[in-house]
Amino acid sequence: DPAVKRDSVEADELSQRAEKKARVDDENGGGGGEGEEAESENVLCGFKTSNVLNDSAREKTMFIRGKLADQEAVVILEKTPIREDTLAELFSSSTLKLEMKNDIYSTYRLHAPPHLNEIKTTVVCPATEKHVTKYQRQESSLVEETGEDYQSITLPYIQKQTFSVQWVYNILEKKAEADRIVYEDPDPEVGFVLLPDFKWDQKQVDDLYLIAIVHQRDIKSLRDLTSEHLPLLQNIFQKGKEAILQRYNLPASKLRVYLHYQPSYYHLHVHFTKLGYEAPGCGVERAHLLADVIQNLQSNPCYYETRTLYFPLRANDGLLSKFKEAGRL
Ligand code: GTA
Repeated sequence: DPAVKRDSVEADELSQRAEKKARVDDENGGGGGEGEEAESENVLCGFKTSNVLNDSAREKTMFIRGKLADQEAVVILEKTPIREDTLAELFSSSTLKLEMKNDIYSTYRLHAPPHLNEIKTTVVCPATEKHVTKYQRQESSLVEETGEDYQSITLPYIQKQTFSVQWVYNILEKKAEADRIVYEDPDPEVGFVLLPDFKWDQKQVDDLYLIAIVHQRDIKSLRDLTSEHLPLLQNIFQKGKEAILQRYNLPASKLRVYLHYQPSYYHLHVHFTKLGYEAPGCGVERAHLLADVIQNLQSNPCYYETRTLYFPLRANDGLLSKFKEAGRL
């Protein structure tokens, strides 16, 4: 089967790259850029849980609010996918405990070696109230935002209330994650940085997730885009797809390339995920395909300034209260 063959080639390439990176880190004294691969101090040993904000047995994730050295923190735990290239080791090096046996059926608890049983862990510290709100399980409501609503309700709100984009500037200025950059076009007008999203552990292409962050600093979101930005958008689309093909052997036909509206971070960025991977926020109520965005701007230069846009807001989102106060919900 060519698909199976391609997947195993991809897995081989990823593991070869991981091995190469480990060798490079060893040669450099284990300093894998901000301790990415190197063992780091357990900053979580003093973490005190306050409450669980959200969890999902299906997605095997838990979002926990707590205190880290008296600072508010959010910790996200996520069990990682089982990788085909580790199966041989998983079967030969684990211990098995029988749970039940019935005819041809049996179930076991498999105790894998620790390095094959990792939990991807994300720490936000100090976390703001807005982070806590974002990660909390909440009902959502679909909001209808006209161009005027954006000017009178959304824009004033996001000018005061957004998450810091310091992490974005750190990437653009190579102060963080510089060793993770997959591709960069340094042009100040149409340039961008393409790198793995922090939701992707880069161990397998099945859940590939990269983001392209533009060098221009004054484009907040989809709403700011006009036909003037077409060269920028086309550049990201073209070069982003080429870079992913080259690095991960994944053709454009296997990619979902989109923008979020509303985003969490108001500095223009584009999401590149593998088609078939249900990334958080890839649903029709939030994701706008870059190919559609380009076509819409080609047919109407002010499309996103004037169109009514629909998006979900969580019950505890301050922007939802603003829409309610304005009688728009
Ligand atoms: N490389 O420092 C960073 C960084 N930060 C702070 C955010 N991102 C980063 N990437 C790098 N380094 O895809 C990424 C985010 C996101 C993108 C911003 O930048 O992972 P957006 O502005 O449209 O915001 O995109 P979005 O999509 O709302 O943010 P996010 O964080 O993805 O949240 C959406 C939902 O995904 C959450 O409500 C939650 O349910 C889920 N989620 C968030 N983080 C995780 C996680 N680590 N594991 C599992 N699920 C998660």
